[in-house]
Amino acid sequence: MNEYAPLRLHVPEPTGRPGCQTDFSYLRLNDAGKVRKPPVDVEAADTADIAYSLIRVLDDKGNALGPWAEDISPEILRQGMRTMLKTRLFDSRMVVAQRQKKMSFYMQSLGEEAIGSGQAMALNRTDMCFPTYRQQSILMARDVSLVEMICQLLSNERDPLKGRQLPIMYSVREAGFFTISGNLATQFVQAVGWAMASAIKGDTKIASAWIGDGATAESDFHTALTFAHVYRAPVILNVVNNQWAISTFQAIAGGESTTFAGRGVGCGIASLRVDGNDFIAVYAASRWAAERARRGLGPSLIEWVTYRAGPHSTSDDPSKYRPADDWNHFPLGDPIARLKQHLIAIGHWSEEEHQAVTAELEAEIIKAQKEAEQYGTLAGGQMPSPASMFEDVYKEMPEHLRRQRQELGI
Ligand SMILES: Cc1ncc(C[n+]2csc(CCOP(=O)(O)OP(=O)(O)O)c2C)c(N)n1
Ligand SMILES: [Mg+2]
Repeated sequence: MNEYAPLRLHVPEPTGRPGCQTDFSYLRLNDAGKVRKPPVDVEAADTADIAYSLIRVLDDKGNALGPWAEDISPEILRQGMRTMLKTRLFDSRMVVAQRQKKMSFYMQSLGEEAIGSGQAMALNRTDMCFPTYRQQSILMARDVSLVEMICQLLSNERDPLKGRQLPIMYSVREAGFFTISGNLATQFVQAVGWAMASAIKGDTKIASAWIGDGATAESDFHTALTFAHVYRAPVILNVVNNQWAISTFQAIAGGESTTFAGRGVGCGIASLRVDGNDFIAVYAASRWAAERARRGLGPSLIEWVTYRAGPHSTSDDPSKYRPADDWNHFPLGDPIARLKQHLIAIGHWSEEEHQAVTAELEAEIIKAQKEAEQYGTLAGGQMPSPASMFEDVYKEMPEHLRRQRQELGI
């Protein structure tokens, strides 16, 4: 007789579903201020404990604790606050504009604003970011023109990308913001390649790569880690673990019995696991990784633990696959509320200032939206001219395209 039970596969499941509250103990959290800060020339293997804990600075009362809290001025924190607020306000207005059919599609970064904001502020403007569609906060940190951003969203006659990209897939080379590609995980190989090129040229610029928890299951992620490790590419490898990949729980991409930061250690890359809803932790960890890259010490991988508070996109309804009020129970809270609490506690912010800055930023966004809408909206029909689809593709237009353009009479 066979002494073994029949074999079966393990299929991970989220702990919460609609009507059943999530048990967030799966997150493996620890208190603020508890995780050490290694020297920037640390060996990858000596970050293993950090890759399985969580770097946090702000505690539940808004105190900044521990070694990662050092040397951050209130001015930086105030700037971080403005950047996060601007991102959130922009997102919420653009969602309304999408509902009004002024644009076809939109993606918010609700709940994740600290990550792009903090990292962009820790980098130089000339460093190149290879973002996904959820790092619009980088553009906010770099003060990119809101009018241009909105023209892209509206696919109108002033769309800098001439209607060739899905709304939100910005491309702003002069702000160190590489063209967003809908093909996920390509960002990782491209960023590592760009960082290697920077080193080959003897430049001092570094790269910042972005990927979500779900997309780490793509082979490009693993290829990028190998090249980054072998050649010590000057790159920060950011994994945004917001718990969801559309309706798929992060455990399906492999976050159940290990961490995403743990992947880096196994590949010989110094790795940190960080509270992504804690602006101070984001800024400090990003500065640490940037310093490693700039000193030629090689790549760092950072897993940012956060929560995708909104729908995946305007085409998604998350209440179908997770509890509708899940974010309210997420133990790492809201990045804006947490930094606000801290800034008020140290006397560098107030409820009145919060209201005033919100009103000021809202007015700025409304003004930019009005200006952008003059050049057309999706509903209004002012689009880039059909002739423009023949431009910017070939240096010299091939004969068959020349003929097609003639047939169209444009
Ligand atoms: C290579 C590839 N496969 C699938 C998709 C379809 N897709 C778009 S977004 C998404 C989920 C990505 O989730 P995650 O990487 O966790 O990022 P998040 O949306 O949570 O920021 C998928 C599967 C795609 N765009 N590219
Ligand atoms: Mg995700």
